[in-house]
Parts: sequence; C-alpha cells; structure tokens
Amino acid sequence: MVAAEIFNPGRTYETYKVSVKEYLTFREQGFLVVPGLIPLDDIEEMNAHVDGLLGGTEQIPTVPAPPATLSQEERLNYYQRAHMLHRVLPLHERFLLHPRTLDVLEALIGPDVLALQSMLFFKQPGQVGQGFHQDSYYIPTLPGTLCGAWVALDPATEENGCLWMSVGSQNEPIYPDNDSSGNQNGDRVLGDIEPISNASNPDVTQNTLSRVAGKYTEVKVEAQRGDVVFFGGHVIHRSHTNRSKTQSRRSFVGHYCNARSLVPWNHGSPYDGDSANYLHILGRGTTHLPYAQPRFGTPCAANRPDLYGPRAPREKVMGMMPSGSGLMILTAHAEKDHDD
Ligand SMILES: O=C(O)CCC(=O)C(=O)O
Repeated sequence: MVAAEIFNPGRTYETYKVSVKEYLTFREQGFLVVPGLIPLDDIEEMNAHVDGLLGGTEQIPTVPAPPATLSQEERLNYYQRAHMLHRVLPLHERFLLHPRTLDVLEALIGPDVLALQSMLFFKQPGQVGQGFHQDSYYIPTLPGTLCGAWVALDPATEENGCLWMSVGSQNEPIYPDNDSSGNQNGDRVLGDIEPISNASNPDVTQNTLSRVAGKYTEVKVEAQRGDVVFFGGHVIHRSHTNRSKTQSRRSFVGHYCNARSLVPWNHGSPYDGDSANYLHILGRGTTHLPYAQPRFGTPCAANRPDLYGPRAPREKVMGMMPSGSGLMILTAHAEKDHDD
C-alpha cells in the first residue's frame, strides 16, 4: 500500500500488481480491462461533481456555465465532453494521477509514465459516440507509446454506448488522415500506406478507417463503475450513440505515454521548442526529458520521487567471460578491467 493517506486522506489504495496474463492480454488484443480498479468512493465523488456541473452548482473555470434559462433536457445536453480539466480542477488532476491507474501503466508502458491528457465524457441519453479512430493520430508520441485509461463512471453497456475495439488492429500503423485540419500525423514513412478520410466520423461510409477496421473482429467492451479499460494508441476503436432513454454513460479518460517519448503535442495550444514534454506531468519513474509539476500538488513522481521515482535497476558493469568449462558466463568486471 503506497502513499494512500497522502493521495486522499481517509481512503486507502492498495498497490495494483499487473499479472503476466494481463500484460500479454494487453498486447494480444490491444486492450486490457481491469475490473474495479478505481474504488467506488472515488467514482461517486467524480459523479457528484459531474451532477454539479450539469445542475449548475459547480463550474468549469474555462467554460461558461449552462444558462439558468435552459430546460432540464437542454441542461443535460449542454456538455458532451470536456478536455484537460486536470489543469483547472484538482479532482481531475487526482483522477489523472490516480495511483491505481499509474500502477497499471507503469507495468504496461513504463516504468516511466507521463500524464498528457484528461477527458470527461458526459454521454447522456441520445448523445452521439465517436467513430473509428486511432488515438495516436491525435496525440503523437515519439517513439509511439501512447496509452488511454478509460474509467467507467456509469455501467457502460451496448445500449448506452460502451467502447468497441477492433482486436488485432493494435499492430496497424497510424493512418494519416486526408482531413482539412493540417494535421501531418500518421506513419508516412511506409512506402504503400494509403491515407484514410474522416477518422472519428460515426458514419462508416464517410470514415474510411472503417476499411482497415473491417480486417478485424470488433468486440464490445462493457464495463462496470470503477472498471478501467487500458488501450494502446494504435488500436482502432469507436463508440455508438447512447440509445438508452434513461441511463447516462459517463467516463473519465486519461492519456499517457512513456516519459522517454517526445511529445510534440499540447492539445492544440502553443508550446516552446520541439516538444511539449515540459507541460506534461511525470506520474511515475524518471526521465531525461523535461516534465511539469502537478498544479494542485497531487502526489506523483514529479513531486514525490521518494515514493514514485526511478524503478529501473542501475546497470552493474558486467562482461562475458569464459568459465572453467569453457562456457561463456556473465561476470562482474574487476576494478582492473576499468583501468585497462
Ligand atoms: O468514450 C467514448 O465514447 C470514446 C472514447 C474514445 O474513443 C477515446 O477516449 O479515445
């Protein structure tokens, strides 16, 4: 149990140890569901906050509050999603840097983990989903180590618009998109890669990434409150409209990468130099690259290296030497070897 008390006094967070089977599952199918990773007390705290936003009793500092004149239905549909709230609201920073989420990321893409983006999906009844896309097209990391952590705040079902993953597509390159945004991302080095069009458009006749997705079996990823779906930046995924008349499908999504990757991305906002690493928070481990401190002091590697800092063993100087039987074995270098 690490730093439970300082992360959220009064609550305990047992360290989550990823198994070899889970590690393999993440690689074999492109995603991994960890049931009940986030304690329900935390989920309820976030849901009360989301209710407060929709009810007008709480506000997003960067977005105008819903006008008081709105009907109940208009109020529920005022927001669809909100980005980067960890930079303005302490609760979102705590969710982005949740120790149990970082435990899993440390094993899947670490040991050094940089926290890049947070998103809150409101997905009320009738609200639309997001068509086939690959997250690494939008958030480039060099080398590509992007991983999403999708936290279910409500039970997510086929009816209310759960995630769908195209299993095996995690091995695909990132397809450049002929969109008009001027985004130059995608794997343009491959000789025969054909750009696609309209990624994220729910209409599969417009979104030609659906042709690539068609090579794979698509599976729905239903989830309970507190379950977390980890998915790599290459896997093709989507979600559908919430067809429930009564059930919202709220979720919190964090995006992360290995802290040794360069990140030429700041959610569309300007940054100095070639990469925006200095604006993203070091969650676990260490790095030779710049990083940011959490604005609201959530404990993580950036401000508590004593708890969450370097995990990688330091190299002991070894060499291959013949043993008495003639076999080559690894042995520590003697002092005199260094002097030679
Ligand atoms: O939650 C959703 O409906 C879509 C989420 C998604 O596609 C993503 O986070 O990349």
